[in-house]
Parts: sequence; C-alpha cells; structure tokens
Amino acid sequence: MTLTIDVSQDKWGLNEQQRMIRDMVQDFAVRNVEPRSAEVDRNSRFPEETFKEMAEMGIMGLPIPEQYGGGGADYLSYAIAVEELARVCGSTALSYAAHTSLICIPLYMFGSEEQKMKYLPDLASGKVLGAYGLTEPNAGSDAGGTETNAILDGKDWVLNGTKIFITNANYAKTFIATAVTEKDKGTAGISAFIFDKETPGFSLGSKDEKMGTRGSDWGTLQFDNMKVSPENMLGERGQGFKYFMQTLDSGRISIGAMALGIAQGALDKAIQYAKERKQFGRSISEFQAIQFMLADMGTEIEAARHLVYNAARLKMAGQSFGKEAAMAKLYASEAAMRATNKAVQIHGGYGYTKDFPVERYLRDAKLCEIGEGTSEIQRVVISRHILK
Ligand code: COS
Repeated sequence: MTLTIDVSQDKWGLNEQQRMIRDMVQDFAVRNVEPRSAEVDRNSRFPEETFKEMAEMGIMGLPIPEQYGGGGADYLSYAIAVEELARVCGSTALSYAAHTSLICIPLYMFGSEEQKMKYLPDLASGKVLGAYGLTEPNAGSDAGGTETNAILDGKDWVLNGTKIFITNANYAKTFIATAVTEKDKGTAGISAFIFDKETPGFSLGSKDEKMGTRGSDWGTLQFDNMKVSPENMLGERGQGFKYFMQTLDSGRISIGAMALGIAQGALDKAIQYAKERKQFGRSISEFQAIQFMLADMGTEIEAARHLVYNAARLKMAGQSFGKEAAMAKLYASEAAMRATNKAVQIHGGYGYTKDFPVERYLRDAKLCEIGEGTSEIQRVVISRHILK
C-alpha cells in the first residue's frame, strides 16, 4: 500500500486558506499587536487602533458568510486567528473573540433574515463592535438564575436589570442580552434581545480594575425601563437560554484557542530567554531542569492544539461538539496556567518584573479558566455528556 501525502496540508492538517489566514494574522500580530501589548496592559487601554486595522484586514467577522459582511472563512481559521493574536496579546484576542463568537455568531445562527441584514454587515465588517450580556451579580455560573426582567408594555418590552463583566461594553454599539420574559418557566422563560447603545434607558455602569487581559475592555450594562421593540427579540421567545448555551459551546472553542495562543507565546519567550541567559558559564537551556520544563510545556501545548482544532472541525462538520469544546477549553486553559507559570520560573527574578512579558501572560491565562464558564462548569458540562 502506498501512503500519499497531501502537500497542501501541513502538520496540523490545515488547508491552503487556513494556512494563509494563520500566516496573515501571525504577521499582523507580530508587527502591529505585540508592540502595543505591554502598554495596553499597563494602562488598561482598549486598543481601538488595532480593531480598526483588523476591520480593514476583514477578520472581525471571519467565520460569517460574505453575504452578511463577514470573511466567509471556516471556524478553524477563526480559532487560529484568535490563537495567533493571543500568542502576543491576550487582551486583543479576548475582545476579538467576544465580538466574533458572542455577537456575530448568535446573530447569524438565531437571528431572523431582517435582523441579520440589519446588524451583521456592520458587525462582521468590524465597522462597529458588539458586546454580549449574560452574567449578572447573582447569575454567574448559574446562568439560568438571570434576574434581569422584561415586561410587555403595550407592544414593547421594558427591561430592568444589570449585567456585569461584559467584554467590550464601553466600546460596543450593538448588544445582545438575556432577560426573563416568563418568570415561572425557569430557563424556558428566558429570552434574548438585541439593542443599540443609544436605546433610551440603557447606560454603562462602573468598570472594575482587572488582574489580566487589562487591555480588553469590560464594563457593566444597566437597564432602567429600557424599551425594546418586539422585532428586537433574538429568534423566539423563551429560547434565549438555549441560544446562549449554544453560543457558549462555540465560544468555548475560541477561549480554548486563546489559552493555546497564550501558552505558545509563553513557550516562545521561555525558549528565547533560556537560550540567551547564561549562568554557571553556559546557557540555561543546557540544564536539564530547564529542558524538562520546556518539554512539558511543548507537550501540553500540542495536546491542547489537537483538542481545540478537533472541536472546531467537529463544529464545521455539523457534528455534536459541546463536550469537545468544553474539554478543549478546560485542558487548554489549565495547560496555559502551567505553561505561563513555568515561563516565569525559567525567567527567574526577571520573570517577576514588568520588564519581561511572561508575568502578563500568566495573568492573562487566568481569564481562560474563568471566562465563558469556569473550569468547574466545563467539568459539569463534560461529565453530563459522559454520563448521558
Ligand atoms: N445547547 C443547547 N441546549 C442546552 C445546552 C446546550 N449547550 N445546555 C443546556 N441546554 C438546554 C437543556 O437541554 C435544557 O433544555 P430543556 O429544559 O428543554 O430540557 C435547558 O437548556 C436547561 O438546561 P440545564 O437544565 O442543563 O440548565 P442548568 O441551569 O442546569 O445550567 C449550565 C447548565 C451549568 C451548564 C449552564 O448554566 C452554564 O453553562 N453555566 C455557565 C455560564 C457561563 O459560561 N457563563 C460565562 C459567561 S461569559 S460570556
């Protein structure tokens, strides 16, 4: 039997378009994103200029079909774009992922044709930024415990409540948020609404100081008798919880990709430092203690990449992928914590300073164990699938 090797595929089985997108985003990340990464972290500054550049590149709605203003690429290409951005700047990767997979994707998946035509072209082209409101002061892991309510007043819905920790809140123009429309129906009484920043009754609340991903904006959404017309309900009444759960299934692939990129970036920096740093008359990369740390990091990163790419491929093939997405996010984010911790250790005292980027990678990696469902929630999701 002869084994044929498809020369258009590389080690990760990427096709020509996926490799082209990877190379393009990698080049952009190194040239434009990395030079800003330490400053945006230090000043908690959302890099608006980077997002304008990414809009010009056409990657803000990468997995959305071109007819709606998107890039028409597949989900793996999008995950790779997140990975390459995270390799140099976790903040940029997070805001990018939130915009694309938490706003563009649910609008595309659940929106009516009118809603898609109204909102997607501006969002997917990156002309405007989007934000997604699920989390509340009393509804974090228990997303079904949503307290924001929507009451029918004539033909309009009137929303009251608060959403917290919302990525891109202060820079977004279009929002999607959940609210309880039927109190006695549990999660089946939750609906989702699309609205604009200028909607009367909507305001932005205070902004908490973050530990990591400090260049990625987040904020509080406040609804005080915010009136939303019935045409702005996303999809069907009472389906909001399920829409958001499905949105998070996809979103978790991108947080896995973000963790993978952070881990890879930390390994890149650790290898460079280990080769340059001399102690006891030789490069520290010649010491087995350092080599073993690098070997563990490399092994876990490859395992994480297999999980993330596999989850993306299952989604693309139209197969069930919720378990695999949760596994990819869980493993990649915990591997990123181990890898970034080792990268700081390899840098020694210098790693503990702001003069080297690895301490930022460690702080950014922590987000991946919490955002879009904590590691504990991923284990709940995985075990439910396994026991089903
Ligand atoms: N896709 C489609 N439907 C889903 C689903 C999914 N991934 N997950 C749950 N559902 C459906 C269930 O099938 C159920 O429908 P029926 O009532 O018709 O049977 C309904 O949604 C309620 O599901 P369930 O009973 O499992 O809800 P729980 O309250 O137990 O919550 C978890 C389940 C814990 C998994 C959910 O609350 C969760 O993911 N929490 C984390 C939230 C999170 O990630 N927050 C971070 C936001 S950052 S943007």
